[in-house]
Amino acid sequence: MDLEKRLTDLVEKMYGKTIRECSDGQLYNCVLQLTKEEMEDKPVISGSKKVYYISMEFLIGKLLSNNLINLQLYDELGQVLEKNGKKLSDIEEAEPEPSLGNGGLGRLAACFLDSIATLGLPGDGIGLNYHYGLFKQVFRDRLQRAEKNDWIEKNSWLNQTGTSFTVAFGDRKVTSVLYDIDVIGYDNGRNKLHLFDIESVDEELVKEGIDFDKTAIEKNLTLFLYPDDSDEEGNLLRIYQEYFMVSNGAQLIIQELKEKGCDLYRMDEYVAVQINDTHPTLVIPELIRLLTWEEGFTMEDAVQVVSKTCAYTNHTILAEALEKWPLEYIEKVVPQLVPIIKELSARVAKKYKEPKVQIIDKDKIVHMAHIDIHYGYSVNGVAAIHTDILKETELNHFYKLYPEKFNNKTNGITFRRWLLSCNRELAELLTDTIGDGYKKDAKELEKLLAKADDTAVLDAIEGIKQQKKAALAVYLKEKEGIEVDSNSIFDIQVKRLHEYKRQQMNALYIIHKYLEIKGGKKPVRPMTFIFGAKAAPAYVIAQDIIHLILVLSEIVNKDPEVSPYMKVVMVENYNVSYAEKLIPACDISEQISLASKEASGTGNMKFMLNGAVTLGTSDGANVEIHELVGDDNIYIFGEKSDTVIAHYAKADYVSKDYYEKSPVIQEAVDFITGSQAMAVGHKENLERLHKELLNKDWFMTLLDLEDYIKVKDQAFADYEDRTAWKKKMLVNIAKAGFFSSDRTIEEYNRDIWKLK
Ligand code: 26Q
Repeated sequence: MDLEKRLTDLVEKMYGKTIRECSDGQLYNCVLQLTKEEMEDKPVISGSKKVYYISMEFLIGKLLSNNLINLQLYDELGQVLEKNGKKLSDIEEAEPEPSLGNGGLGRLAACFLDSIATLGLPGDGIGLNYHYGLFKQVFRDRLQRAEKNDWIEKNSWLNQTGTSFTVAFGDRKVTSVLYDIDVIGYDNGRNKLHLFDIESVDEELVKEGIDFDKTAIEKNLTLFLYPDDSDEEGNLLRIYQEYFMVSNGAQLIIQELKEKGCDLYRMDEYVAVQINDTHPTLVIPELIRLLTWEEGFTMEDAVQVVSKTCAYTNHTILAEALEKWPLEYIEKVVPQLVPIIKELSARVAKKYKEPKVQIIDKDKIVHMAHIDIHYGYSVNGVAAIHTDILKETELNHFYKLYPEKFNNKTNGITFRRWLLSCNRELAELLTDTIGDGYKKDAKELEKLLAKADDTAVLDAIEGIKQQKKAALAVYLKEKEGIEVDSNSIFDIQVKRLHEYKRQQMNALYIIHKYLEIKGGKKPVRPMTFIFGAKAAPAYVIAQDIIHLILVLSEIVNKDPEVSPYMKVVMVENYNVSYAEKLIPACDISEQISLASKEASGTGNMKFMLNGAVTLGTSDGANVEIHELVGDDNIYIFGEKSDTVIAHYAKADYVSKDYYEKSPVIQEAVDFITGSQAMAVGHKENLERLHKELLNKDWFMTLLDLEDYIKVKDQAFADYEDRTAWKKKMLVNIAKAGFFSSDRTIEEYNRDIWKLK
C-alpha cells in the first residue's frame, strides 16, 4: 500500500482526523507508528556468532529522522507530508530526546549500533532504560541548574518484550522488565537495543531538580543516569545499577545461547561481549557465577570460556576516571560476586607479583579495569595516540604481560546521522558532485579532492555553510534570545564541561579579544563564539567555568562598543539535537584539550565532515585528522603529549610562572575577578576559578594560552582568503571518510569479534 494511504488511514484511526487537521505532535505519533511497522517488516540480522555491546550509556538522540533515512523512506514521507501542508522537520521537533548518555562514550555506542546493523552484522546493545536519563540543564542567575528530562511518552520507540529476570542483591531481589528498541541498518536488516528496567520505579521520588532518596533501590534504580563525576554520594546506587545491568545482560546472553541450542562450553564461538569502558565490568564475574552456580561448570572452565568471550574498550587515561570500588561496597551490593572476584584476584596474585596489576589492592580496593584486562581477550584504546599512551605509560605493566591483547580502534561516527540527516543540503551537493557511492563507502568522499579547484563546487560548499549559519542564527535568536551575525565567523566548542577540555582557555581568549577591541583594535570580521556544555552537578570548578562563560556573554553582548564585533553564546541544555543544528553551521571547530588527555573525541570528526576547520591540540583523533588533511587544512597548537606527560612526571608545571611572565595572560586571568565581571557574576564562583587557575591549573591552561591566541588569530586572518578557506573546507569533507563508524566497526569485527 502506498505511504500516503497508510498514513491517512493511521491518522484517521488514531485521531479521527486528516493529515492536514492534525497537530505536529499528533502527526509525530502517527509517523512513529508507521515507521515502527516498517521496521518490524525488516528481517532480524542473524548469524552463527553475535556481538553484545554492553554499555551503561546509549546516547541515541531522536530516532525518527535516522530511522526514516535508514529505511530509505525519508524523501517519500517528506513529500507526502508536504502535499498535505506539513513539514517533516516540524514533526521531528515533536519527538522527545532520550538522554541515555553523558557524552562521547554514550554517543559512540549509538553510532556503533547503527554501523553494526548497516554492515549486516548480528549485534545487540545491552543497557538501562533510565526514566529521566541525564539531567536537563537550565541556566538561572548565570548558573547551571539540573532538572529531570521526562522523555518517555505513551507512544515511543520502546517495545515491551515480556522478558524479565530476577536479579538478587545482598539485601533484596528485584524483577526486571526488558524493553527493546529496534535498530535498523541503512538499507539493511535490524538488530536490537535491549534496555532493562524495573516496574517498581517511582517517579514521585524526585523532588526538587534531580534530588531523590538514594536508598530506596526498588524505587530509584533506573530513574537517572549517573553523571560523570566524582561525588561520593550515590556510589552505591551506581554499583546497584551496574550489577542490575550486567546480571540481566548475562542472563539474556545465556538464555539466547540456550534457545539456539549452543554448547555453553563453546560460548566464545557464538558470542563476543564488548565491554564499553569499565562500567559493565561485573559482567565477567557474573557470567562466571552463572556458569558455575547454574550450569555446573568448574571454576576453571568458566574462567577459561568467559575470558575468551569478553573484550574491553578503554575510553580514558584520566586516573581519576578509572573505576575503583572498595570491596566493602561490592560486598554490600552483590555479596555473591565477592568470592568470585577474590578468586580472580588470587589467580592474578599467584602469577604476578607486581602490585600495579592486582585486582584487589592492599587497601581492599577493586580495580575494575584490571579485571577486564586479565580476564578479557582484547584491550583497545579509541585513537592511535591514546592506545600508544595506554601501552607506554598508563597500562604499561599490563602491556608487558599481554602485548597480544592490545589494539587500537580509532573511533568513528555514523554518517547517516552526522551528514545525511543533519546536513541534507551538503549530502545532496556531494551526490550531485561525486555520485552517491559515499553513502555506503565513506572513503569515496575523497573523489571530492578532484574538485578542489572547481569554483562552482567551492562556492556551493560555502553557500550551504552560509545557509546553515543563517538557520542557526534564527534558532539562537528564538532559543537563547541572542542575535548573532551570520556573516561573522562561527567558532564553536560543544562537549561536556571538563577542565581537561579547557573551555576556560577559550574563555580567556574571548576576554583577550574583548580587551583588544576595547583598546581600539577592531577585528576585520565579527566573531561569534558558541559554547554548549553540561557539567556534572558535583563538579564545582566546571560549574564555575560555565558561570564565567555566562558572565562573559552578558558583558560582551551588552557592550555597544564591542557587540558589533563579537558575540558569546552559551546554549542551554546542549544535547544531540542541538549538536545536529550547531555542527553544520560551524566554521572553526574547537578541539583544545590538553595533549594526552582526550582519548579520541568524536565531535572533531562530526565538525570536519560538515566542512569546519579544526583548531586543536595534538590530542586524540586530532592527530589522525592532522595526518589526513595535512598542515594547510588544520590549525594545531600547544605542547605535545610527551612534553605534557613529562611535566606530570616531574611535577614541574607552575601556572603562576606563566602568569607572571606574560602581561597578556595576566590581564586575561585577572579580568575574571575584575570589577566588570564581579558586577555581573558571583564573587564566590569567580574567585574560586581565578584561584584555581593561578595556584593549580591541573590541566595546564596557561601553558598553551599564548600559542592558542597566536594560532587562533591566524585562523581568523586566513578565513579572509575565501578561496583558500573554501579549499580547506573541501579537503576536510573529502578526508572525513576514514572517520565513518562503518570503518571502525569493520575493524572491531576483523580483529576482535570475528562474526560470521
Ligand atoms: C564513572 C564512574 C561513576 C559514574 C560515572 C562514571 C563515568 C561516566 C561516563 C565515567 C566516564 C564517562 C564517560 C566517558 C566518556 O564519554 N569518554 C569519552 O569517550 C569518547 C568515545 O570513545 C572519547 O571520544 C572521548 O575522548 C572520551 O572522553
